[in-house]
Amino acid sequence: MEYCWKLNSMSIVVALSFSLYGDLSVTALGSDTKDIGNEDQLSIPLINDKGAPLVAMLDTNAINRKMKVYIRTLMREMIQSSMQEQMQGIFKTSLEKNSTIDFIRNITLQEINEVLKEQGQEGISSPPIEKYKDCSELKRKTKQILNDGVYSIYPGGDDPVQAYCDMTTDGGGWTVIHKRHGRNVNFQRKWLECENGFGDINGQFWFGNKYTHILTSSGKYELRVDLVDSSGDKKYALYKTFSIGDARSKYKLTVDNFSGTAANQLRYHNGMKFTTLDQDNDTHGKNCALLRGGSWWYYACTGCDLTSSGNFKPFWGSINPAAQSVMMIRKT
Ligand SMILES: [Ca+2]
Repeated sequence: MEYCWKLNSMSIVVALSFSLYGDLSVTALGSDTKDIGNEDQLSIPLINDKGAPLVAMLDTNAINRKMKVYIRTLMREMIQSSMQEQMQGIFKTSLEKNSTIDFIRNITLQEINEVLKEQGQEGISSPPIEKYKDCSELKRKTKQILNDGVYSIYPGGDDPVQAYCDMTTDGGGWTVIHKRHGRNVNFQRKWLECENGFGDINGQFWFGNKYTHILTSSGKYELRVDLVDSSGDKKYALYKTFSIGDARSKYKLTVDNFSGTAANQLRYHNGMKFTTLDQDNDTHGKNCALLRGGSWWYYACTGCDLTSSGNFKPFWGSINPAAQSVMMIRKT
């Protein structure tokens, strides 16, 4: 019994050693089978509890077969899951960029070309992707009716940027550069964050000073500011002239030609540079971004500030607090 137990425990050890390779069952054979003489049999030394040497045989041919099956199954699963991940990635990117139509068009084109190739015919080429500079160009040149939402635009020409387009207010075609309707997104940020944009483009965000500069330096733009006060009343301010300078100018603000139902509060900030936590460009002795808890074209400090936080709420003159605010630009 002891002898058998020893052999069986060895069998268990050997079987466990190979269990990583799947349901591999390895049998350590007793001395009565040691003379099988098969070259696929591997002899392994064993010692019984009396210290006497024994020999067990492993059928390596069976191990090889099972390892091959295991490796093939593993590779098949890995490749399959990798493909699934890639496909999920493609769909995710497609949806994020709101370019689902482009994606479907490309797949269709590939399939058409496969069929043409099978028939020995030449494939057709994809039409160039339309790159719209902003939401107004997107609206003007697209023949479909577009909803409000996130679209890829190309302010600088080549690189796409995700932008929220308001396609309904006053004829639509607005590129939204600021949106806020709560205090759970922090608008008191550093220079680079304000330059490149922050927040959630589907929610509350700052579009990015560099993009707003690129657009408003490429033609004549207007700014519309939509405001909702704490009792739900809506007002707006419209500036037929709006631009911000480049980084060297510290994104200097230019506004003019005001109309609207809200007060002309932004006139106080006309000609002001942008100030952030880490760049004090205002005329106050201290940093207004720190004092007011925002990032804005402060002077000393403000007549309106849709970014403030802490002790101060976002406000626009007498609209204090501004429960909701949207700033959006459109080429005129
Ligand atoms: Ca200052």
